[in-house]
Amino acid sequence: MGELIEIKREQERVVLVAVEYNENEDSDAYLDELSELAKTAGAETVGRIVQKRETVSSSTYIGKGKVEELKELINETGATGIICDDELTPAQMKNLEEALSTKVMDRTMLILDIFAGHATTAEGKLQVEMAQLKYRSSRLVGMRRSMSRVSYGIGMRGPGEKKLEVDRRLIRDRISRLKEELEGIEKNRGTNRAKRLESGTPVAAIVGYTNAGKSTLVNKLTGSDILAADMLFATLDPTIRLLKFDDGQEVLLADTVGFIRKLPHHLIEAFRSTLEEACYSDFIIHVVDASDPKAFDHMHVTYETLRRIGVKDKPVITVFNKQDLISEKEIIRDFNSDVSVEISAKTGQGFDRLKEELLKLLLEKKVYIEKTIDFSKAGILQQIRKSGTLLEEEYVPEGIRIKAYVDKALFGKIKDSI
Ligand SMILES: Nc1nc2c(ncn2[C@@H]2O[C@H](COP(=O)(O)OP(=O)(O)OP(=O)(O)O)[C@@H](O)[C@H]2O)c(=O)[nH]1
Ligand SMILES: [Mg+2]
Repeated sequence: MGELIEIKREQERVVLVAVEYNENEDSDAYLDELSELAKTAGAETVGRIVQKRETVSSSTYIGKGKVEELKELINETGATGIICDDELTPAQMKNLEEALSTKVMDRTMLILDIFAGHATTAEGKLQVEMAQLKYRSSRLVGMRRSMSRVSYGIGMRGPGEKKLEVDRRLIRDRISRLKEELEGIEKNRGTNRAKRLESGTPVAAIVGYTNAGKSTLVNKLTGSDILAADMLFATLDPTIRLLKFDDGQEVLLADTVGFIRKLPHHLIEAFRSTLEEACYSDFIIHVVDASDPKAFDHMHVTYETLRRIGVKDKPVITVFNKQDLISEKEIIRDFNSDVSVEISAKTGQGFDRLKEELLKLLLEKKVYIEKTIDFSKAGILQQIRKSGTLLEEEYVPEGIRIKAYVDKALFGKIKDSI
């Protein structure tokens, strides 16, 4: 056996760079988030620079003077690169690289890199690679310079630590191959979804800002073990779990990828079929980390993202999570939702009320029937037991007298025979 060769990956040390567009912006909190993203991607933050200006500079993102200041900071801190809080144009990237002689990264590259590291299913990996290649194909000139300088780290990793393609022609070929493969998988997803819809079991999509506690909530409610972790974008692939209530009602909970401000459009495009799970749900459970000072902004980002992927007019239950971390209560409201519930997915606080509200929503979709069914049609009872709620059944001389809730689809099928 040959000797094991340990490949050391030098940790990247980065300076974060942001433009503050208006006075009210809390750029500190935003840079905290960017720093958290950098950490998730394995980089250490060694400095920060913020410039107040109305728009970004089209040539260098920040102004010329600020570029000089940044250059000094890079020297002082021994940074190996910078990360800008917005997606840079190819020109901005190239100009900054030339001016700073360091690796230039942006928020999009960072998020794509994290997604690449967290994708586990075949579909997730293909989607991330697609988004990465599309982002990369327009920036090859700048990135090639960057890559000759450093060949490791953020922006170089594809899904599964695979090295990303750098040749323009090969990228184009690979994109069309990926497209074909994804179309096949999406067809499958469509078929599964159709089956689910046909089964009549209602679906709730769990959405919210990344790290809000979506997966923890689904796990706790259904006793499952989806990866829940204190990192951004722990969940990429939608996972569906069945929640059964004591009275036999059922609902499917679809845990989805978290949202974040400035979610790169290549990612929304690539993940559209995954994100669309929310479009096909019967209602939305919106999870908010109520202990986060930016909770209000996060809620706004979530609704904005839902709008972008075309989710509208669905009932929303907002769940203000992480109550166990809140000592001083600040009133927080969600004007877009129908109901809100305060919970802790960690301790289980508020779960009874949450389940009550879920049941109410489930029953609202149902039709109440009170009928006497002929003995010859007793098979209908089976169907009601399966996808509805049989409240009472009583055998009388004329047949079986029932009181039940059934969903609209089943009601349509049986209404002529009862
Ligand atoms: N204290 C406390 N921590 C919580 C609660 N709910 C979730 N967490 C923690 O918050 C972190 C993120 O939880 P996840 O369930 O992974 O969050 P998520 O919304 O699925 O995140 P992504 O999949 O990354 O978008 C984990 O460390 C959880 O343990 C809660 O009610 N209280
Ligand atoms: Mg999750």
